[in-house]
Amino acid sequence: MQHGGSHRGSRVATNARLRSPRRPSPIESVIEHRIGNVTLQLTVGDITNQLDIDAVVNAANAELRPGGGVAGAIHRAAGPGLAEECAPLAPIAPGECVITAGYGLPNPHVIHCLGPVYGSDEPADKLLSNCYRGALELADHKQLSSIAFPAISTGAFGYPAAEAAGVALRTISEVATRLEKVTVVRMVLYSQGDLEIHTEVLDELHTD
Ligand code: AR6
Repeated sequence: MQHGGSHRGSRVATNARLRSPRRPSPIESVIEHRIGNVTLQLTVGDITNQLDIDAVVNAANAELRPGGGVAGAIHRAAGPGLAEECAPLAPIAPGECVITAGYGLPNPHVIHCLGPVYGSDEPADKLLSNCYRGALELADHKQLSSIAFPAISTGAFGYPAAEAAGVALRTISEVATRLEKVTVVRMVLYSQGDLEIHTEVLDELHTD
């Protein structure tokens, strides 16, 4: 792996064997890309099983309640203390982020972001970009060194995966150059198909 501090950096694949996301383990396979001091990682896994990460991002609902998908998994793993801390922070608007403790999660913090509902919250790309930018800036402000994102809005909220990947990876690439504390940004994808989509989008972004 070349980490020589170049802006364009390098991308490497390690351990090509991928498992079903239903049987996640911390890092089975990682695509890495260096942006300034930040290592951007793409991997398949479960957002609730990121053992080495300071803050995991929740694809939240406006009320910051458990719900389904990522939010359900995060609240189940964290336990009821998370919903109690969330209650007075709600509601949040599309593109907004708030931070709480991680409770029973392996991570000290959760950053809850409300992504746009595709086809309804507009402009969707701006609102989705605000989630990634806001979460990264919040993590940096809190002096955290690592953050892991799920693919916000691409489940129940219906954002097409490739379009969302473009917004996510472009925003992370832009913001990464001015982060002072955060050095690891991980996208935790839930299927190998989503990993492939993100890998292609990352290649396109950084081969211009
Ligand atoms: N780890 C990583 N990724 C996951 C996991 C997991 N454990 N579970 C699902 N995904 P979603 P949204 C993927 O629906 O679209 C909830 O009901 C999933 O395959 O969690 O922002 C909330 O209460 C998809 O690619 O978030 C909200 O109402 C991505 O994570 C609403 O859904 C996001 O799926 C939020 O919808």
